Amino acid sequence: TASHEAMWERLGLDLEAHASLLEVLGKFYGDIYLSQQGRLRGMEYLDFVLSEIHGLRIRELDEARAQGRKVVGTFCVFVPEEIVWAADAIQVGLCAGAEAGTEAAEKILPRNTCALIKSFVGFKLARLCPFTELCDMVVGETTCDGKKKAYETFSDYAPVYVMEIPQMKRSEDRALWKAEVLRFKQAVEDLTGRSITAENLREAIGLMNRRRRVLQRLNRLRAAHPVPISGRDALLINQVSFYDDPERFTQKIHDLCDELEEKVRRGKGVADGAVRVMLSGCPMAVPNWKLPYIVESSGAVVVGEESCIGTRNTRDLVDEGGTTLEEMLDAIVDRYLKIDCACFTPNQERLEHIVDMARALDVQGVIHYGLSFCQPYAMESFKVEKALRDAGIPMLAIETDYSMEDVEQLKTRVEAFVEMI
Ligand code: BJ8
Repeated sequence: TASHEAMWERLGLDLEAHASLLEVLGKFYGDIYLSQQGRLRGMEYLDFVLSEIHGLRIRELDEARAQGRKVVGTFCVFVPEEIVWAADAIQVGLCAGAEAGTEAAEKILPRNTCALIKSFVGFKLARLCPFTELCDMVVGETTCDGKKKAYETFSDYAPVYVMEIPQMKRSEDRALWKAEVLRFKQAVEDLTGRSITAENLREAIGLMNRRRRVLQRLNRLRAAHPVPISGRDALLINQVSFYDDPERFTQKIHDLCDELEEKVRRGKGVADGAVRVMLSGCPMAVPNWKLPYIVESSGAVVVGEESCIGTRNTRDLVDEGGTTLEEMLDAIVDRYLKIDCACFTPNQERLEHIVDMARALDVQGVIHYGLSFCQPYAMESFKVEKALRDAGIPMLAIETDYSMEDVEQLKTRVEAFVEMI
């Protein structure tokens, strides 16, 4: 609408390029999402949120900023959200899943950089992302080498703050991580001018845990036979969790889960007779729906995502037993250190989680998803395959980016895998 356009212009977007991005996105969404049969009523909310991805949510953030609240953008689930919300700031996920802007990104980054990094840098350079433009602070982190170095470049264009993430999980590493969490707390307090207290931190811990719990509930329901929701829809819910208002989102997804529960009770599902598979690996940021779409048009249905836009982000809660600020901060430090990202060494717990999850969801196979040029996940895929083989579960390793060029080729491989299992 015209009022959205005025807002986008004020935020400095390239209106023409942005309009064509939204057009492509709308078409893509129609083909992949709206074409599904027997859609859940609860997905109407997600359809609406997505149709307003750069509209109403941006307006909300814009208005919040006008009232003095700050917006903090992140690219990694390591950034402790409780700290941000406790200081009454708003956190949004910025990692991007579209190819637009790649050309611009390749002027300042090597071509052999993963698509996720190129995408967030490209979105900024091509002035396509209103979320990025609204951020008062953008938090980077020292996870993979690609991101670590890209933030140095990105800091020429945005107010970047970098957290150091340890690479091991010994007591020395925990001490480093705790120091980083405290340093971040200070930075957020400086940004917002608000102190983090036991009281506001307790509330923020509750808020984030409630959002994790509803996503856990969704994941549990996907273990049902037949599965009551498509993998695409479930992925979208996880993607939207990164930028929607957390309270509203939690309520809406509980409503959707009520509907799913009813479906499960009546033995109704999507994709009757489809082969159950799980995805594992790199995150799929919105609007990266490529692989689930390919899988779900190849006789299979995705029943789980072992990824940061999936269970890696929702599996662990922050312990709510603490009463002092110090105890709560320790609980946050411990919870985040459980994240089993492939950037850690060793990372045995990820292998265990994958096998456990594959069994709990009763999958017939796992598709390991690696973004091209992502070394940590590519390296680990061999271990994942072995762990799954030992458990009697077949795995297919896919490496790809955001382009549509290899869709047919991937489809052939996925179909062959689905037929074989
Ligand atoms: S905790 S998975 S969100 S780092 S795909 S940019 S690793 S080259 S995204 Fe991640 Fe945090 Fe880990 Fe999760 Fe690098 Fe690989 Fe690209 Fe990646």
